[in-house]
Amino acid sequence: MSRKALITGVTGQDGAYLAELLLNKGYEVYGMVRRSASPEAMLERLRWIGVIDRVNIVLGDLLDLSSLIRVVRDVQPDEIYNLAAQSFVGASWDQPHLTGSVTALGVTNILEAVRIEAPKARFYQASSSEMYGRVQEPIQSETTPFYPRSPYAVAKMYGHWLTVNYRESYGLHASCGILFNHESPLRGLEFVTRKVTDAVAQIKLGKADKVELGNLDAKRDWGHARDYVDAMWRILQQDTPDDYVIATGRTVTVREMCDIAFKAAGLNYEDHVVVSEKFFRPAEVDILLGDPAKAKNAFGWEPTTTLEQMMTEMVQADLKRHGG
Ligand code: NDP
Ligand code: GDR
Repeated sequence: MSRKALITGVTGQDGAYLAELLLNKGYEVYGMVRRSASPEAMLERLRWIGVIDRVNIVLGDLLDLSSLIRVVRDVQPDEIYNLAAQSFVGASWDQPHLTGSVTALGVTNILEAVRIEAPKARFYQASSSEMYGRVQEPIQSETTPFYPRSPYAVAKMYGHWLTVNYRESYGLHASCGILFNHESPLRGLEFVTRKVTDAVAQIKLGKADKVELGNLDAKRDWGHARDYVDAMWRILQQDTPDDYVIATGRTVTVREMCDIAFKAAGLNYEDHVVVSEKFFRPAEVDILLGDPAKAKNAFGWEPTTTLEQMMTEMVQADLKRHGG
């Protein structure tokens, strides 16, 4: 019998790549979505990646415990990937309460549903490198102390520690992946890499001339979502639940990332990038650089895509979207 996986946040970037990966491995995949007035738009990423007809869509919301209990009871999954969140750091200052409700307390809801209805299931929590915030060590690993710098990061810390706590309190097979930034052609348009590749495509095709960005000096450790969902799956295949950093071990500035993206279309970023105060954050995470050694030693995970390859893939996808 094929194994069953339940993915919350299946309509997001990672949800689409993870659904594809699990389907290719022979899983029966259930994707939880919240009710929308525009279901066609909501399912766009699953359509883009070509799995829309093979994912069983179930209705639920991280804010609604009873819906989660019903979903987990009905599906009886072997593995649960909790990817759902208000995931945009910038918006977490505009909607701090909502971010806390979904990204923090939502984890309580899904863990309760698992504890009550499927205590033998394996559970994955999408933790984040944002928790390191004002970094306490130059290279961040599983033992680096956290220092969150946004309502989003504070909420992710709650979800992280609650997952550890349910593992220790109830013996759940619950693990956290502390994932550093990962991108793809399916990245949301508000995140900086995709905002840049979308602008590159429009500029190349003569539809725009400038793109306004915020802090160009911030440094991030950027990988490809396809590699990172593979790490999620590997984390849940371990006999003992545990927490793992997933990163590339290379950090570059937003400015360098722009240079790579514009060059991929034969353009010079300095001719088109305009700095605007509007996109600066009340508190910034200046630099992130992860050490994925624990994941490599435990289950042989390594990134397979360079930043240059990924930005080129994203630029090409955006050129195609814009009719190039
Ligand atoms: P996205 O923003 O692309 O996707 C978020 C998903 O959460 C969407 O499917 C969204 O549904 C869903 N969602 C939001 N609120 C609710 C709710 N109340 N109930 C049910 N579903 C909800 O995020 P990513 O795919 O990039 O990231 C996946 C997870 O990994 C997130 O938890 C994120 O915080 C975390 N993470 C991401 C990293 C990255 O670099 N991408 C790095 C580290 C962690 P809808 O379509 O309806 O809005
Ligand atoms: P981040 O990603 O906050 O790291 O969170 P984002 O792409 O939004 O920002 C990265 C860095 O770029 C700087 N920046 C800009 N950011 C955006 N969005 N728009 C701009 O115009 C801009 N100009 C400069 C930011 O200040 C920041 O320093 C992502 C999300 O996926 C989280 O859910 C996840 O947990 C973390 O990555 C790891």
